Amino acid sequence: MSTTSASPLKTSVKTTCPYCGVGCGIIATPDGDGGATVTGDAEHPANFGRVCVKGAALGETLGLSRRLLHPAVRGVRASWDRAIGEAARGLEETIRRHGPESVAFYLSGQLLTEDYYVANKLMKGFIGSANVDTNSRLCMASSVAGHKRAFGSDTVPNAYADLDLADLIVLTGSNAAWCHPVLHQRMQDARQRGARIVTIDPRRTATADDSDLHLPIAPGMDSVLFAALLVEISKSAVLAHDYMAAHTSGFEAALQRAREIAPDTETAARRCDIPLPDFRTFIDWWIATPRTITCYSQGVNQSAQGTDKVNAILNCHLATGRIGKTGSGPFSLTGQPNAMGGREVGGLANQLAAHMGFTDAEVDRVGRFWNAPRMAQREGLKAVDMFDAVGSGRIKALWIMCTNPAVSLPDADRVRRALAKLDLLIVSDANAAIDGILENAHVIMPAAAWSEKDGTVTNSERRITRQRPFRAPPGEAKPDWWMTCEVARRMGFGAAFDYAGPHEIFAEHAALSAFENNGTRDFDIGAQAGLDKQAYDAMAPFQWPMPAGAAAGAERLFADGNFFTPDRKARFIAIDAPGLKAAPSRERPLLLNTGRIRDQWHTMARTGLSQRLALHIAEPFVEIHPDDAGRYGVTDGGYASLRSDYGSVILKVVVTEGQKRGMAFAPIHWNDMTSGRARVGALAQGFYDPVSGQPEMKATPVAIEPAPVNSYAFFVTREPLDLPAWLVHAQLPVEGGTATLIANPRDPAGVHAYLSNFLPANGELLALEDTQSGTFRSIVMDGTSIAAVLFCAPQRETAFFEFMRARFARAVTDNAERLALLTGRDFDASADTSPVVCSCHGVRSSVIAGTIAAGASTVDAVGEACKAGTNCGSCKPEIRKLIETDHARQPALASADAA
Ligand SMILES: Nc1nc2c(c(=O)[nH]1)N[C@H]1C(S)=C(S)[C@@H](COP(=O)(O)OP(=O)(O)OC[C@H]3O[C@@H](n4cnc5c(=O)[nH]c(N)nc54)[C@H](O)[C@@H]3O)O[C@H]1N2
Ligand SMILES: Nc1nc2c(c(=O)[nH]1)N[C@H]1C(S)=C(S)[C@@H](COP(=O)(O)OP(=O)(O)OC[C@H]3O[C@@H](n4cnc5c(=O)[nH]c(N)nc54)[C@H](O)[C@@H]3O)O[C@H]1N2
Ligand code: SF4
Ligand SMILES: [Mo]
Repeated sequence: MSTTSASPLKTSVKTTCPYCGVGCGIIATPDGDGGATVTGDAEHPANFGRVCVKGAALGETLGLSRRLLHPAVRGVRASWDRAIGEAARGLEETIRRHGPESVAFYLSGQLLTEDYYVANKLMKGFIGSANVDTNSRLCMASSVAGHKRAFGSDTVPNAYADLDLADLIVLTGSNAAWCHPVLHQRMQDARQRGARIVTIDPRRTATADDSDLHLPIAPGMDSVLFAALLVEISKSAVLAHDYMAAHTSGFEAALQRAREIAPDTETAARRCDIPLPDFRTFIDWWIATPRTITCYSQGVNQSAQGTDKVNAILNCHLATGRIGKTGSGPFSLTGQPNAMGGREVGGLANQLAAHMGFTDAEVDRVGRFWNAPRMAQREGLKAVDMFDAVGSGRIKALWIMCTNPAVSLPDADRVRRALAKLDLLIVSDANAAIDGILENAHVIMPAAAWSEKDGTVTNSERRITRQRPFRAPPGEAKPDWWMTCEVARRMGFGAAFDYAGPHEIFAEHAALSAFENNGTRDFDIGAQAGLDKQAYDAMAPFQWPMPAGAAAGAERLFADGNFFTPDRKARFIAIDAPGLKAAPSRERPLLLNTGRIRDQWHTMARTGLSQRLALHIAEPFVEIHPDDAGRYGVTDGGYASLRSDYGSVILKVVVTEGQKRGMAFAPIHWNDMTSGRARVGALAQGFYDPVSGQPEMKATPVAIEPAPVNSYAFFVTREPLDLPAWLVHAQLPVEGGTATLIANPRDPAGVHAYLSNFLPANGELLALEDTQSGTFRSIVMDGTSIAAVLFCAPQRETAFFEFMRARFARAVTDNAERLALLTGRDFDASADTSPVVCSCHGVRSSVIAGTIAAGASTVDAVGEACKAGTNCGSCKPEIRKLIETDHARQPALASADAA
């Protein structure tokens, strides 16, 4: 049921979190004022009431200040009628002059299934091109390709419940502690009852810290590791002869290739740069544990051999028959909330709807079902090639929906240049403050966002859940499916796009999944084909497949074989020898790995609105090993410029032993909206996996050198400042305003003089200058409230910033207090500026360390002492690490005492 409370004003709605592929069910209770409180849905099988810090902070992201509210055509506000008309006419004109292959759609795993379905239908059935691709190409394409090669279908065989039942959980290329936090907590519960966790990652991540074994693998070498495992499996008693004979083919060839890649364990361990004993322990544990789950994510997918990495893993599970069984199987952890739904509707350029492809029979079948006049006959362009085609002028009209390729595609500066060449760029987005695409858009369509949209999403375990609205879209914003259908109607395809609402689209999608299926295709939700609005609104979460007549969805597949290849047997794949597309060189000695941090989501379009989420990590950074820091002359807390063959950035340096030598890591979140020079997508190389087309975004050769900084400033204002990009290091929300952090090579006097131009003109200026020490402070008062604070000094004044960050929104009542603010008289320079670990309760690491020193020796005890970790639990891995670090120090201290 969609409603759980009776109050008309504050009716609670059951919906799904808009962030990661865990797909947590949440309950949103509107406050009647546009806002809402958000809690976990205790009845949802993905999370049983838990949410992570991003989910917990959703209520703080509902502000409308950055939203797109009205359609626009060539920079001028326009009616919907005009915007739809311009889009339809532009597409038609382009198709008429240059053919259907000259237009393309670029979609997103954050669209709802219904949005996705109609966009695909329009392009592949009615425009007649398959140039529809999605940001899932950057995300899940290698998993899709690996699944299809092995299983004949894009199927995730297991369910989350198997994590509860596993005895060994392997995480490779996954930082689940930060990227799938609620699943990570579930894995830690399994660990509590005795399961082991192994993390394979070049970096020592929060996930690695929470493991029984960490293998710091050399980048790209996963297939060597799993080839070595296959060779050892073949020599062991767990080789599943009967299962293999009945349900698989191709083992000998795959084994032969694995032997070439990993002739012996020693050689393999050396290639992987993993200590031999640890390498052996991993293989021993894996072979000895029937209930083993191997989870993988972007460290596997985003690789020049991503598909081979996936198949190297699947080979091991097939060889042991450990697939789709209670507590055992391979498990692709999907990134976006609807990465799976996008695959189900055929969102990728090499798929057709409902898990079909481009064989003649399938094209014919889908064409008949849609009654489509102009079916695409062959695969379209995959993301990287699609944007190359935009750059070369082959694609002349593009519709971007719900994703930002100017930030997230590799070689992103090139993408920006390409977008400027389009005859027609249509952008549907929820926000006005997005970096790099709106300025080139000819038609802008304001989209309804999470909290307003209505439809379904599918999570990593094939579970379809409703995303329900709990407030009206602001301004003239409209759902994405509506825009597509209106454009289709204007192009003359009205009859095929005449839906009364998302329920009718879903019902059609379900019917197509069952159409001439008869058990030949994995994706079948025929049981939902006849559903009406009432049933759709009441739909409870379920796992596919759920064919007509089934009372419930299937939890697991393939335990008894029955794959979706023509002979119903799975295929072992003989993988290629791995190697990086571009190796480090003298000019580019480090490999840049890119990924995510705990409290931000992609381009920060939503998470960037939350003050709580800005507490954990406020600035863009690069992590580097101490040896490399020494070699390249960069220091912890300083700044460095990084350069690849494609672009450059300036980032704050974090020196850590957790980083592998020869590598650097930078997060992907900051862009020209939130920083001046920290958009790492500009550095990433566009080389892609030959099978999946997914780019290798975890290993770009770069050079690093110190970036001189002579002045540090922070500028807190009520409205975000429009400063020149090169000046800004980071912009973040604080209570009552926005803080801008600046680090600049010029001297403080010059920087301060320049920045003073941006102080509010109205109000009373309080100023303090000490030219000798280079300290400049300005505060602008607006009556008793602070309108702006600008502090500039030759060193970083973190304590002052933390003080002002908390102080900004509070009234200043008397003169003494105003003076105290400026001179810092009331301000405690010894105030705690250690990093915030628990964002929910704002607890800093020094406070947690204090409770540990005072005797708290478990995460629960720390929580009891200072509340850290007691809300969403996303910070538990970091608390555990602080406890372990403390324990590790104990013996040393004891012996020091004894000496
Ligand atoms: N907080 C947060 N959570 C998110 C997201 C977010 O933006 N923020 N985004 C969501 C999305 S769309 C996605 S796709 C997922 C991604 O989830 P993850 O894949 O877990 O996240 P990443 O940080 O991209 O990369 C995972 C790890 O791969 C490692 N790695 C790099 N190269 C290799 C290699 O060659 N081998 C191995 N074994 N490991 C390697 C990296 O060091 C990194 O720690 O997260 C989802 N969840
Ligand atoms: N170097 C490097 N690059 C990467 C990655 C990496 O690890 N390293 N990871 C890749 C991966 S896995 C992913 S998934 C991508 C993610 O990259 P993107 O998809 O580009 O990032 P988002 O910030 O999620 O973009 C979502 C956009 O949709 C808008 N939006 C939100 N809701 C709606 C809606 O309902 N309708 C519409 N129309 N718009 C909406 C938001 O305002 C925002 O502009 O980045 C990829 N790029
Ligand atoms: S783990 Fe966090 S981000 Fe992912 S779905 Fe659950 S609450 Fe949302
Ligand atoms: Mo992703």
